[in-house]
Amino acid sequence: MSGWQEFTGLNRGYVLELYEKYRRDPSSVDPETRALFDGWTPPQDVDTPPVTAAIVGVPLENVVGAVNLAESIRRYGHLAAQLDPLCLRQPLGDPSLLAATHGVTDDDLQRLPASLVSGPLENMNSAYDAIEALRRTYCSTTGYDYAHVFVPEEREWLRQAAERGRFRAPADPIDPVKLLDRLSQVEAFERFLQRTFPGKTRFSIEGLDMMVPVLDEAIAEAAEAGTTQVPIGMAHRGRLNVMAHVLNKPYAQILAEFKDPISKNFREDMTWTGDVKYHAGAHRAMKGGAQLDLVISMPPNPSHLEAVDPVVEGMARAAGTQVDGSGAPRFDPARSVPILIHGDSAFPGQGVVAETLNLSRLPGYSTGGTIHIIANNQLGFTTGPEDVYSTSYASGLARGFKIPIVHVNADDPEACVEAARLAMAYRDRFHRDFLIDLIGYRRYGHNEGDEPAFTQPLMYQTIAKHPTVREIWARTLVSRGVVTEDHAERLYQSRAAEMQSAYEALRPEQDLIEPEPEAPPPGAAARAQTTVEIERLRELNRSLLALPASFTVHKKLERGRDKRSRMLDELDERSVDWAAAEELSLASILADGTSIRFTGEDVERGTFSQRHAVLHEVTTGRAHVPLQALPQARVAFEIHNSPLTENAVLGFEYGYSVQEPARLVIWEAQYGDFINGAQVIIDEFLVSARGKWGQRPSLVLLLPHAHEGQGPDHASARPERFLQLAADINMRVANCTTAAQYFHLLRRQAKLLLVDPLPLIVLTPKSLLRHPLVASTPRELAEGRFQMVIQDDDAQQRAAEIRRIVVCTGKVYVDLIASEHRAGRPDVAIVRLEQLYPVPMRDLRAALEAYPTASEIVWVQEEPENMGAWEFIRPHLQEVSGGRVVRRIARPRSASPAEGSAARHTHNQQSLIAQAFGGKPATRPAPVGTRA
Ligand SMILES: Cc1ncc(C[n+]2csc(CCOP(=O)(O)OP(=O)(O)O)c2C)c(N)n1
Ligand SMILES: [Mg+2]
Repeated sequence: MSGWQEFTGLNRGYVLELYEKYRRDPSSVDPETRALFDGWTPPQDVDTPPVTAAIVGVPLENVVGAVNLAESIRRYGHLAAQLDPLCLRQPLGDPSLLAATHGVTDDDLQRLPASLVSGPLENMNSAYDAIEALRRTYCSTTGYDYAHVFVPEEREWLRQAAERGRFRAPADPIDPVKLLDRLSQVEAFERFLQRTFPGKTRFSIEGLDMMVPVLDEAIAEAAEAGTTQVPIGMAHRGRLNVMAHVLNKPYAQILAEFKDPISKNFREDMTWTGDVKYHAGAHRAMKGGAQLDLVISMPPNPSHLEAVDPVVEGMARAAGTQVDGSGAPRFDPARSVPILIHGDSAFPGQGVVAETLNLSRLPGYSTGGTIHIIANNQLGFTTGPEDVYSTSYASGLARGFKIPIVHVNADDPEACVEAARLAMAYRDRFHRDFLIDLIGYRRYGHNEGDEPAFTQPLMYQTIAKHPTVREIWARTLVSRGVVTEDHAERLYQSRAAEMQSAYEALRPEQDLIEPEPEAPPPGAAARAQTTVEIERLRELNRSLLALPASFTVHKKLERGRDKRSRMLDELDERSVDWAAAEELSLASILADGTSIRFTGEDVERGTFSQRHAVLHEVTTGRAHVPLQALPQARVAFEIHNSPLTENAVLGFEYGYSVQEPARLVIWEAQYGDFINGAQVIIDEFLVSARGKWGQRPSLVLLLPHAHEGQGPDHASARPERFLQLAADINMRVANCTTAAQYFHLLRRQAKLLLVDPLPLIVLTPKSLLRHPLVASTPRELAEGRFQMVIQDDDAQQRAAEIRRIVVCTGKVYVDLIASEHRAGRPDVAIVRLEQLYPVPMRDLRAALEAYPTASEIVWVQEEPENMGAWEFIRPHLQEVSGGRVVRRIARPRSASPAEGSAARHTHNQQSLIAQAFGGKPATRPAPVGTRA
């Protein structure tokens, strides 16, 4: 027998494994082997059972073939899984799933040990049994798709979970009757609405009914883990059902919305428009496992599919972030669990999805893992998958982000529940995203009034005959002897009766509750106190300039720091530039107890190298953030360079702002024009959320804007677009001309966060960041306030001489006062409009009335006439003009915002400024808008 010990490699492994099997149960090996082992002593160096094996007398190719077959099933088994409940799309399959492809037969496999297949299935009798068990796992109604996960530990965890059935019954039992009852409730709701409001749009869940139990599982797990916030983002499909059953929105409220009475809050002025019922939000407070308060919330959602994704992420980030105490905030992934429900067409098609997924692992944006569910009904309106995605599955995009995916047949409740548990356990363990591709169908048309058979006749013939998942589950339970048919039917009838009685008790006018935007206290903005005593400013400045031990900053920054150290010495010296004013403002806000989150492309340094909010030690690269090291700060500060993204990051900051309204949230565009990449978030959330949904965002947007000869791009932040959207007091738009104004504007915003929150759009300087005319005196910070209109102090001295009042906003003011033509026109006054919206009519009127002898009011802007503020401001100017001529000087109407050559820019700019001081003022009123 000693000869056996001479085996090496695979053969030695095989012998040792066989011996181990014999040791555990001598009858498990054939008598001949048993006889041999009876007198054998294993080698001394062996103390664990071998995992690899070789077979005496079996070709090595068979061993390799068996191993490869097992690995192929793990990797590609999902291609043979039964994922389509309608069975219309046959599994693609893959040759690698066939034993023959690997040169082995079933008989070969029977002869090989199970341990070749390795892993949790090793206790099988043969490789054949183990392979069959793998097929049952990987080619079932669940398709585990995780081979793209690059972290070995994660992959191994997923493999074990799948192969051991860790999250499915019997290892992890479910209450089958409770599940049947839940499905009864889901179905009864839709059927009742179908019958009672035929043809009314509700975007029924039917065909994806399991979405509700899947959410139940996820929420129960989150509650158990001590989570306090579960924000859910979803579109139209199944939304009402989820609101009713997961968010516990009362049936009465939902039914009242179907009745659509004129509400008691009806307002002619449109300040409150409300929104259609399947866009509304909801939230539910409950007690979690450790009796902690858990809030499940679903923010309102616009029709723009997937636009809510980054908003939910921002909400989750805010909810999980603690900002008490100075320094960087602390993010705890266990506090909030975001869930995003996507459409199978929207997920691959909408770019914001990729943008949002890209945020998931960035330090400034991570939410510790999102549970994604694709509500996959195999259709998008009338369009099928073949025209919708180039990937193999609707979920394909997630693979690139290394997100584990489980495709699951929505007609198999147990598989769906397992998917939810697996997702939550993975998130809990690794704090990363997980995707459930819930594959079902859509019982009706895109909406309930739509005829699906026009375009999908075969599919809808099948659907018409297809039982509901409740019926399927009831049958399963009857066949397992868990319930009787009668019991199942009673469950359904009692859920249907609940709907019926809610309907009978309905009083639509009273039951309809619409959120209303709260009216802010009038004048709150004007009353905001924003000064900071000079001594306090000096202290803050000193703290900001302090460096940690052995920290050398780049020598080019030294000169500026040196200047900064003396900046506040002289009260009336124009020593405070834009960036210094900003940093002092932020520091004072932190010292006042308002936490700040500041993000955008390259904001840490600042696009124009002006900010340096994060300093880097020259030899080590170590970072130092003065605003986080501020001893005066009472709360946390965070600043992050964003990824090169606009839409999703703006949505994220929006969500952050509505979730934690007491924090100041600032986003800066690289150049103002790139904001157009976020237009969906601006239109659908930022400016209209208040009127549609009663939300009160207070996000600050910093948008560099000015015509400086850089070409059609980089010039305009498109103020005209914001101004067109400005109504019902939905935002503030400012274009200020001094550092002190900016200082007070930011401080005012912080003061208003809780009393009169509004988004703040600031058009910010580029070349003027360091311009002496924009710099302010320390006194203006210490004693001043934000002025919505700035009067021309010089001109006031000679008010009686003034014939023309030039009104302007932003950078063009500096061009005007620096102009050589100015000296020759003492009859021209220059008034600055620093806040464009809400238009400060009283201040503007007062400023214009200060020049009773002026015969004309000239709006001067550097933007083309069809852009900038002109078309917006014109009627307002006219209203306060006192009957005087109102006209404008601007670049001619143009499709492009600016000239493509610096020389042409300079020429046009000079001519524009010359016009402002040129010509004779009109003596009689002329029609508004005549050319200069
Ligand atoms: C950004 C955007 N483009 C187009 C539409 C119009 N639209 C509404 S639903 C829909 C189909 C969506 O399909 P899918 O994502 O699969 O969701 P389903 O309706 O099937 O649940 C389309 C194209 C929209 N709402 N949003
Ligand atoms: Mg769909």
